[in-house]
Amino acid sequence: IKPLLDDESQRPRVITPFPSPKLTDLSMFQGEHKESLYWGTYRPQMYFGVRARTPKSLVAGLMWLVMKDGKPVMRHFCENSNDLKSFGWKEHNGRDFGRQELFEQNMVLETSFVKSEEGSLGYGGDWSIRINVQNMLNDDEVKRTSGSRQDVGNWQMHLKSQNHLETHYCGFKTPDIVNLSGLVQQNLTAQEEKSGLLQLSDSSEDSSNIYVFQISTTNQSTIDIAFVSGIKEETSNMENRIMSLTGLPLSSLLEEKHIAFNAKFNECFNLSDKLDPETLVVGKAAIGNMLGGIGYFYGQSKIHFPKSPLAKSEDDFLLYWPAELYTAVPSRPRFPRGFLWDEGFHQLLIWRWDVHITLEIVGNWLDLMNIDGWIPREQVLGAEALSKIPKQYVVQFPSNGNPPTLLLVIRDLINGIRTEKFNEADRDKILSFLDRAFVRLDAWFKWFNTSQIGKEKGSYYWHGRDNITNRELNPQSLSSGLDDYPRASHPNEDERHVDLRCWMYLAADSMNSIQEFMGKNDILVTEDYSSIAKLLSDFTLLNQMHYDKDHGAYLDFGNHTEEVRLVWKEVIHEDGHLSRELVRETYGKPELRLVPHIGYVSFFPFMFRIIPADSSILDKQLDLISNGNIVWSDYGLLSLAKTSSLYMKYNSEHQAPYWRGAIWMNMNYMILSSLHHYSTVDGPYNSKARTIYEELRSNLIRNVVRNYDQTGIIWEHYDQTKGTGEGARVFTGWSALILLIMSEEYPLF
Ligand code: 6A9
Repeated sequence: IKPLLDDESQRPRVITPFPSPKLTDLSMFQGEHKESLYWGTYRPQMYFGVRARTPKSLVAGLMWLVMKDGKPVMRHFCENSNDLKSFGWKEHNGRDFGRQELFEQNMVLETSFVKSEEGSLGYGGDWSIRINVQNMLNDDEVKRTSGSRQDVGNWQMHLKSQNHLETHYCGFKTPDIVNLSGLVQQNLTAQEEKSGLLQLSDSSEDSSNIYVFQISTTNQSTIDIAFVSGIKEETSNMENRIMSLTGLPLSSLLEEKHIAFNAKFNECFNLSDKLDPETLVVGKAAIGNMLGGIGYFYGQSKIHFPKSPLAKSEDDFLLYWPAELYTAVPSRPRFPRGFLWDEGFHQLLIWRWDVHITLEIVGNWLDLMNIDGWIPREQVLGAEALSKIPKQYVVQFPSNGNPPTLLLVIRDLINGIRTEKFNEADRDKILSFLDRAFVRLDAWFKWFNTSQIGKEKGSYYWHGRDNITNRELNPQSLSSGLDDYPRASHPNEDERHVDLRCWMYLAADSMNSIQEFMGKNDILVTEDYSSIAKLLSDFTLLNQMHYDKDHGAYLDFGNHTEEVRLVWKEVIHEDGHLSRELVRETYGKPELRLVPHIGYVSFFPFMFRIIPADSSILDKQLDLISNGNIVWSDYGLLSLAKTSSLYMKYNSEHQAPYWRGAIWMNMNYMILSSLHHYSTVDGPYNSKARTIYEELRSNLIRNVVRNYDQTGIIWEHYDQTKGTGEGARVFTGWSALILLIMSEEYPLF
């Protein structure tokens, strides 16, 4: 048992940083690298927002007004509603260029972002925004604002429009950035009373920290906004800088970047001759949105910490140290913040585009590790991130993990070096990254290997499932990432989760590879990773613990009965009042046994290629995968088998099935990777694997493309019977793995 307080600092350990040099301090992330990534569209939570990668950056963002039921509505933060038909990046290179389209009721907004080489050193260079408005019912005009700050020097923002537009402008002072659109709208409404128009007040307070430009147009129009910083004195050079980022020069710069994006897309993913144009569009949207969704966040997580052993309280939390996080996000409108296991999947795609971005993002995440080797799963950093999440989900529990998918990426990078995918300079960077990362990865492994360990040797289970509640049909396991995927009905310490066991195998095996690769003498060796990996890939042992002969499937083990159901009951509360509530009733006797739910969890030994290529068990897995009565569909593999007693079952009155049938891309990608693998190795089942591989791959692509054609959106998950997109809209996190499926890029082991 670890002491609660850190010896040295006397601070609670849960909020004490891991005591080793930070990855983000590595020299590879300074200088030119830092400068080149300084400004970006790092506010994925906004329909269009720009900021710098510095804690309290100057920010820019777009708002627009639409009439809805006769009332003006302001758009600013991305919303998950379908008011906007769709929106997203058509192209984005993660560095200095992006082009987005937003489909509003009666118009299409196109927003482009581009950086120039010009600009003073140290402030990340100049940049420009072009906003193009089309389909709505005149000499050049210029407006400008300016200011001075330590992190950008003297700056100016120049607004130029190509057609005649009516513009108004006001400045005001507010500490509140979250409710900005509300504040602006109030100002508009006040004006409306005076003038009958929705018009800004054309005023400016002293020391304003917010400037709002209002542009009104009845035509198709284009507005360019150029930002220049680090201004020393107003010389003719200034004029050139603004000129080059507006009007025709901006048009050609954007065109140049557009061409370069497409060339790089072809080079990285090599799809053009294999796939039709509609599919290519989706592939570009996948990488564009993945890169365009990268954000920069700054703030402090809330970490659960009981203040009194007697009573639970609302402020049973401590603040983590103030931290920055540069990360991709799963969904801009719905989940615009970092998620640990999502990030590993994101980076499988991103490293193939820009390995430097990947290294820095993985570094940022590893720097969030505390002294116990724990990394908080969900990162809610800063006011804007907080505004997008219900209160009860904010606090993170230090007992809870999340799959170590970052190791999938690290293993990919190592294999990339082995197969000479990188040039020498990049290879050196990856190696010095790993050199510094090793102690943290080692601590991460130990955190899992102590806190999530099961009773039997070589067994593990996701800790933290609620074993008291009677409000859930099957107590969830958010840690696993598979939330409501059914596990043993009655959680206890006898549980063994087959997915976690396989993740631990991946972790041990990756650590072993890093050691071998780096040379054991160069790094501190604290665990015998090779023996642990051997133990966890021992086929006989795995089968003894998790294989069910009757089903031919790998299953969890635990205290379980199938005889549970939700029923309405009269409940008497402490204060004596009665209410009718849905509660779980157990009418069977739970016993220690394999848990008979077949689904994604059952395929982990297959995903991690622990099954020998000549084993008849492999044949069984192929049968299960391709069986239309179990998990196979024309749209991809179902998360839970149709034969499972909890297939598509609500977990409580308001908890709709989530991982109980729907089709998810990350797991389909993993299973597909292994089908690909088993189709290429020698063995009696390789042609069977090949056939299933081909069919699953084309089912997945066809369905995502069909949905994109119909809705303009990539979705969080897809319906198990009709294939229609559902869940969060514009979910271009791991669903974007469809691009790697198109290009047939899979992890090597
Ligand atoms: C709930 C609701 C306004 C759930 O993609 C992020 C995660 C995955 O890591 C996880 O595996 N998603 C998956 O099961 C979304 C998690 C959202 C949790 C917060 C708040 C807010 O709605």
